[in-house]
Amino acid sequence: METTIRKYELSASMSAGDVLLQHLRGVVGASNVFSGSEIEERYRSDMMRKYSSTPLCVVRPSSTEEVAKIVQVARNAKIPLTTLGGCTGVVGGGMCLQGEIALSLERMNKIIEFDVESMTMTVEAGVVLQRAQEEAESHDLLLPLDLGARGSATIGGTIATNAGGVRVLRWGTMRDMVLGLEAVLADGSIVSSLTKSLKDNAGYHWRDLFVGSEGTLGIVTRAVLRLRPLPKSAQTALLALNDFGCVPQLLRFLDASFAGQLSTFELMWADFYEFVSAAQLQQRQRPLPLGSAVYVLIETLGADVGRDMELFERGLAEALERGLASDVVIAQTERERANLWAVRDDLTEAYKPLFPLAAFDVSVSLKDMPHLVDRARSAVQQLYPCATMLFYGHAGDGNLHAVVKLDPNDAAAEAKVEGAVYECVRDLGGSISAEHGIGLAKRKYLSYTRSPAEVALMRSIKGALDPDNLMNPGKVLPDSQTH
Ligand code: LAC
Ligand code: ZN
Repeated sequence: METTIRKYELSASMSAGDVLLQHLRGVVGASNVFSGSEIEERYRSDMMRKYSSTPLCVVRPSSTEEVAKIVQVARNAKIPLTTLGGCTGVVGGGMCLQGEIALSLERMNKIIEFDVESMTMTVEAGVVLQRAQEEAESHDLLLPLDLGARGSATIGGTIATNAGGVRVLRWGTMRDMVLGLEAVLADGSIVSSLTKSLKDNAGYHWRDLFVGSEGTLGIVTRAVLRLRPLPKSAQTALLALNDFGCVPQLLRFLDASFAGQLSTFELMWADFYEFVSAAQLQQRQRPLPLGSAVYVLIETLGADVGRDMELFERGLAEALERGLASDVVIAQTERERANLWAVRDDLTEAYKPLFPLAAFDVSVSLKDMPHLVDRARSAVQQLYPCATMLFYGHAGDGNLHAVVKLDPNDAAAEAKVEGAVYECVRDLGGSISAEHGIGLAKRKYLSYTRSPAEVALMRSIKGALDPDNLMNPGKVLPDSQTH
């Protein structure tokens, strides 16, 4: 009798974790479930080196149906899931917290359909942005979303964060490019609306709720993306201005002069321009000398190489005549264009000496942007008089970025600097996140931008779609007890 009981206990002695792993292996195969020391570093760290993640396991499904089954397994075991895209988010939204299942969509990387007539492509969530861009180009079409992390960010991640980047001014954020969506809900069901139409007002649009939800409402598995005609001409210039005061007028003037072709208007304060161009001096010359207050990288994309350049040069000449800019350099070759973009594109290398850093991604009206910079600069200087601070941004969208190098010997530096800057944003009625999202990093400041009624509404939505709090828990919404 005793022996029988002991035998029974032995067979049941697999830990709950082992049982879970076994179930997950049953769904995706043993070679697509990793645990313990098998979990590679890339699943554990984030771009800002701020968080480190210790997932219970990493699971790599290859289809929406497998994702749905994984959600069922997680639900039965009451273990939360965090979905991983390219792992290049900057607010910890994709950081898998201890003991959670990390769901990597890297194997769901198929371009399912290219529809030239409808100007759409249907893709799985794990497709890397750059690959989707190149696929569109090979069909003479444009996927307008573009950002520095294009080589790692995935379509699913850019949908989850409603990514913005450097062409929002003309084509909007990711939300404006998502026509159809498929997602797995927290109960394991699949919702799918892979429509290719621009117009679809049949009831509540759950698609728009999922765009920007940072994986907290469900798992985006596929999307239909809206494409545009591929531009045939690109005109790029760097402008220098003696003071910020001219920026709004310059933007309005150029936008009007370039007849709808203005696609990029990236603003860089002198400190940013000096720092980044100095970091790149070994690879390239500084395109314009130091000494101006702000620099603006602009680009127009059009359909007629000769006519577009003429329009561009005429507009810039008139801007100079009107005193809206003090200097300008126009790229004449692809190499020169790349050189101008380098100051603003991938900042990973240039930023290395700035770690540990606090990074900001806020928005205010363009009119208020210089006030925000002045206030934030003096608030940080009051705390740390010698802190390195760089300001830049997607000015056409009211989106200001700032980085502040933190004192590595002061454990409280990050909280102090963040608090000081977010207070300035709050006082100007701005948003604490223009494009990166809230993730883990900004949760406690959500109330600076969202009213109690708005936060309550967000909680109701989260509660309705994910009652057991299994979808990327602990992200976006602050803990209800403290806020
Ligand atoms: C950028 C990213 C950090 O604009 O949003 O460079
Ligand atoms: Zn940005």
